[in-house]
Amino acid sequence: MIIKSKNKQLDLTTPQVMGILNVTPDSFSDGGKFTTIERAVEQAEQMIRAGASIIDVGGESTRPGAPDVELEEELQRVIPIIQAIREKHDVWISIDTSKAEVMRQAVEAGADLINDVRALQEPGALEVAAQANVPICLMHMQGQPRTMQSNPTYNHVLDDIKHFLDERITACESAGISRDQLILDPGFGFGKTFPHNYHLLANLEELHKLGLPLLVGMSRKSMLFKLLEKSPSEVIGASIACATIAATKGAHIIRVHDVAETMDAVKIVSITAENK
Ligand code: 9MG
Repeated sequence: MIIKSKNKQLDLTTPQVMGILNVTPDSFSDGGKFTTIERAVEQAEQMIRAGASIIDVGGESTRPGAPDVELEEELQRVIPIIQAIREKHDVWISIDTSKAEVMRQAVEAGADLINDVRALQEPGALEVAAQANVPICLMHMQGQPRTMQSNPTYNHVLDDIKHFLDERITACESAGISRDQLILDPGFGFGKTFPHNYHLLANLEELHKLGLPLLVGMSRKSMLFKLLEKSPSEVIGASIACATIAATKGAHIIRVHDVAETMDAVKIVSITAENK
């Protein structure tokens, strides 16, 4: 599989690593360290050197309980950073947002991909994404970040997610977005209990039935650190284990904090697959 954006393309034959660049003061994993442009670019460069093919820039924290961010605030956080990375690097830049105006300005500033945890359900998002003509990651989330972990329930978690993603694919196509621009994500940790998350991981290959590239993100999430009774920064090994399982099950893009360590794991998975 290949995704194309603007004048570039990304081969997904082997799993690609997406590095997380949180530019929120309340970021759960880096303590909000990278809020200035220079430090954000430095962090992006470190991830590029380590092998990330996509940098995911986000200005709204989506961790459980996180507050909403005003449009102007989100724009001020992400647009200068996208411009600064784009000036110096050809790397794929992804904008992690649900707001139509942030999507529009981010793509204009140089973003190549839209990563929307709300799967283009916010007002105007479908229309802006169709105009932007870049790949879009549609993620499943039950509820909203503020409340999503209170009591998530499903008839059957995997079927419900497949059904949701299928409906969003149809909505995108109706809005004029081509199916081959879409990437799907089950949304680990977004309105899901431990059993939901681990059932999804154990059966990840089921999502290939939708016929589109799969993106997954489990890095430093509570499905790891709460289970292991550790802090987010103490679950790098567990994050790599999840990335390895996902890569083995055919995930195409893996969204992580720890790019170098994940790259090593993905390379081992790829070389093992080549020697089958
Ligand atoms: C922004 N964000 C946080 N976690 C994520 C995940 O698992 N997938 C995607 N696509 N985005 C995420």
